[in-house]
Amino acid sequence: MQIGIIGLPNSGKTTVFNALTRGRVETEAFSSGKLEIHTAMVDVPDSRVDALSKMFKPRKTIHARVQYNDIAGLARGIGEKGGMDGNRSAALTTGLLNQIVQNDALLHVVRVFEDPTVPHIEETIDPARDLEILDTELILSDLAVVERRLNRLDAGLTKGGGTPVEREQLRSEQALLRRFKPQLEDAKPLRDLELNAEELRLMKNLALVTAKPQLVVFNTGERAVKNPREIVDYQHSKTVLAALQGKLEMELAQMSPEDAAEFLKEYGIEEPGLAKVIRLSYALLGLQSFFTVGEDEVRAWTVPVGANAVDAAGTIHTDFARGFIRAEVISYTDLIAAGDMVEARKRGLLRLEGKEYIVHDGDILNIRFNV
Ligand SMILES: Nc1nc2c(ncn2[C@@H]2O[C@H](COP(=O)(O)OP(=O)(O)OP(=O)(O)O)[C@@H](O)[C@H]2O)c(=O)[nH]1
Ligand SMILES: [Mg+2]
Repeated sequence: MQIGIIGLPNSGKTTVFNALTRGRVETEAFSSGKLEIHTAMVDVPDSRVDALSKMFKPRKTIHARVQYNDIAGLARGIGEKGGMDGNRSAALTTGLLNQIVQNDALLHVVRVFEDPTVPHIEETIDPARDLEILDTELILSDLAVVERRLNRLDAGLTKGGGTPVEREQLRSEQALLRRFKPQLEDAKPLRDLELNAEELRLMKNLALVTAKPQLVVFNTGERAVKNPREIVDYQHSKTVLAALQGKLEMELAQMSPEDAAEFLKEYGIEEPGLAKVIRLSYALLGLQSFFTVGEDEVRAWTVPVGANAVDAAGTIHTDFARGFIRAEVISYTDLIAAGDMVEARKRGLLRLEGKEYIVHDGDILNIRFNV
């Protein structure tokens, strides 16, 4: 899973990236303008993995992982009012768009903090306006993609050629894009549209960015804000809001665990931003974790909500899915209540499930397979 961090210049993208990844990338005013990507893999904090590791004392403990990409360079063209509004050339260069498109979700950092030493491209602090500026850029980029593709499809279908099945595919795509166009012209993101599996497949190869789930992170600086909707009541599908004290969280992430605990207490922060943001991104993407356990390894795996036992087996190894016989399943809470696997077995808490079994968050699976 990859999450791309976007936002206007100086909103605190790199600061948030450092907070999430315990990184030490230089943060500076107006580093944007050049396309530059910082990337880091992050362990998803999960106290259940820690508890299982204590129980099994394995040689290796592996958390689920997420990749964060700090995408700089969104400054170009944004805020430059060359000509009439809407007449502006697309601000997203091909290189930048390619970087954004690779992500499963976007984390949109919006500046709320006041600091006269940190310049703002629009000069004033206005989170609602800033959200709209970048959203508009993304919508314009999608509109350009949709129009270009529609022109191609129209030309291709007029010219003829291809098998009847191929032509049918092109017509379905054309119908879908004709639905997208008015949505974008209305300045609405594509993620607000309900799309079925077939439609998602048709649009998979198009570089559409407003379809991606978005986690909006308000960077509130010195001010702690509990309810992010107080800042902007931003309502869209596949969108969640969070408020984060960027600089503080970054400093926190760079401290030793002991110092960090002290610091959290002092500032009255209940949960560090990393844990909160990762939890939110997991939910946003419709993901959950199941575990495999043993003396060799305790490990968390990521599957979509609604995945079945074969899907889960396949994330471990394709052979596990191919030769799947049964899954031995126990929930995390049942195992913890029993104390260990031997006792859990004695109490009959382990179930044998077949291919169609829907995996739950926190399931511990042992896949039986034969290839
Ligand atoms: N006072 C204050 N300053 C902050 C906060 N977060 C970021 N900054 C400052 O804002 C400036 C820009 O922060 P960055 O994290 O580099 O912002 P960015 O969005 O990555 O900027 P570009 O990459 O240039 O687009 C730096 O001087 C940061 O120290 C905050 O919570 N409070
Ligand atoms: Mg930056």
